Amino acid sequence: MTTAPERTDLLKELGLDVQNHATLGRVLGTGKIGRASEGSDGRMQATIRINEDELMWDPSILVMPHGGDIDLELVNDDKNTHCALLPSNGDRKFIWLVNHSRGRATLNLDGPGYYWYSSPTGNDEGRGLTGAIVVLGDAPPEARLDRPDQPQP
Ligand SMILES: [Cu+2]
Repeated sequence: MTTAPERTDLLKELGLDVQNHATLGRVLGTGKIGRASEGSDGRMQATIRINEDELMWDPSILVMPHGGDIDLELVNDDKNTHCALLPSNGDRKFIWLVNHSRGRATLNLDGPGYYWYSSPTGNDEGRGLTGAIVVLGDAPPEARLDRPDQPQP
């Protein structure tokens, strides 16, 4: 068993923090955690990058303080074309990211939970281009179950 700092060291030692070493790429859940920023109107914003030769999203886990609308800027600084298939309430959003390009996507994630996304082209997913958007907070009143108040942590 390893603790978090040991995990980082071990991933580096085994060559699992870069592509094309001991495995084809990054293992699921490897990478940085970032927080979305929030405007005074409650609208959120974040930038997610694909850095050159890393084949992962940076941050790979993006945290939203609560459900709502988020404007994402996606930047591809890699030497290959990638894309992003993103979750959004009622639909999904798809954006092509040719090398050294950037694009914008607006998502509505209205409930708390984990939302997974990836670059589904080629073998991008298998090599590490998978990420998560984590929405914190409570379910909106209209989505709550009709049951007695539950204990809160
Ligand atoms: Cu807020």
